[in-house]
Amino acid sequence: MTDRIIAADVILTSPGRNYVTLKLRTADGLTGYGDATVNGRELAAASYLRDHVAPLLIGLDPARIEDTWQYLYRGAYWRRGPITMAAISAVDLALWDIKGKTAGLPVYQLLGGAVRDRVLSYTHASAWELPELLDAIDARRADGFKAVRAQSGVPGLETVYGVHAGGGYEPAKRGAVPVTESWDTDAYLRHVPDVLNAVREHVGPELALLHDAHHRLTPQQAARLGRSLEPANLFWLEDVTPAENQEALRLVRQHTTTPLAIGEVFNSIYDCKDLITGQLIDYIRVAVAHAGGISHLRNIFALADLYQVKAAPHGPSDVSPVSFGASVHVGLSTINFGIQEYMGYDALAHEVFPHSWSFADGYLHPGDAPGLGVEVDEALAAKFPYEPAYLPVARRLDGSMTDW
Ligand code: CS2
Ligand code: MG
Repeated sequence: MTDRIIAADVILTSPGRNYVTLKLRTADGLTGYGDATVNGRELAAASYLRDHVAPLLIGLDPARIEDTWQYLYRGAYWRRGPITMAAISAVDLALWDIKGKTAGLPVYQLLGGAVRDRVLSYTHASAWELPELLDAIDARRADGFKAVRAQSGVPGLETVYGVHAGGGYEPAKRGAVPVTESWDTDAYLRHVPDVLNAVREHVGPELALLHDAHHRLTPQQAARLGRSLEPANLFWLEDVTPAENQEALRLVRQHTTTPLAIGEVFNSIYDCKDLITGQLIDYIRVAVAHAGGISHLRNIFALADLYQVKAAPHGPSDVSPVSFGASVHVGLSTINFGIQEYMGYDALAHEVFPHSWSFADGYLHPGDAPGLGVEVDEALAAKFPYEPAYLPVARRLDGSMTDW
């Protein structure tokens, strides 16, 4: 007897920050969870799921993951985009969760099994001043991390991406409207090479050192920064320039050997294609929660493998532990997987989303629970209702808008 989806519900909860979770239930009594969190646009993703996807799922065969993916993608007519693809991601994840539970197997076993024993991860270290930044990096190394992203303040500015004065960095800030931050690229470019070269001097040659420029440079500025950081031997320099114009990376590539990573804001293979086939990047950063789920992410990573581009999925606090677990399943079973971002979660998020994935000594493992291995404590989730929160916006010193 073929199983059927009998319920599709959206759970909005905010244990430390907002998350959008899809819960599918089947006639055979199985439950699958998916993540559709889009930082600062959670209500849009929840509505797309609740109002335009959930009614279409009732009665479908949960085993037909690919057919459902194609139905929701091609049937939307208005294809791609962060909200549509986050909703499709959530359905895809929930269906893989159900398929694993049906088979009594962890999802990575359904993806071809493990190609490695554990998944390398990196985390964030940030502080306004260099001494405190070095302390933060040392603390993350003491936690076992073999790879650390370093972000510092910039003299003359009051706030900057990736650094919170009181430590502990959460991108979105609660409030009815985004906060506005100032940005000065020249001050950043004068300062950050000295910071990262000093960090390399402090940590020695082995620690994998990453930095996120967060979409703020022109190709020429990115090329200059990449070249100035070559002595620091970065693992990667991320989001050097807004990637709508993928051709811009060709200029950067011509002037520096610093590895480049892009893609956390991408939501389909079409966003990634030219960067990968032109070998303009070394790491593709698409997240399982934003780029069509496990099914589509595997297509992107397979294309990347042809060009020796490695997978490095986005893993900030604003993808939920559900999709984080899914990402680690993909990491364990994908040959060209490079590294998994693990920014970490509020303790409440770990409680609301009990999970079998685990971290030890700088590496992750998805665990062997059937499905994705992440559940939702709905009674506890209900205690943390959604609160409006937005990513900041950034304006240059002359008041003009720039990328945040
Ligand atoms: C960052 C993110 O982790 C990263 O690489 O770019 O913190 C990003 O700013 C947020 O996830 C946006 O929601
Ligand atoms: Mg980033």
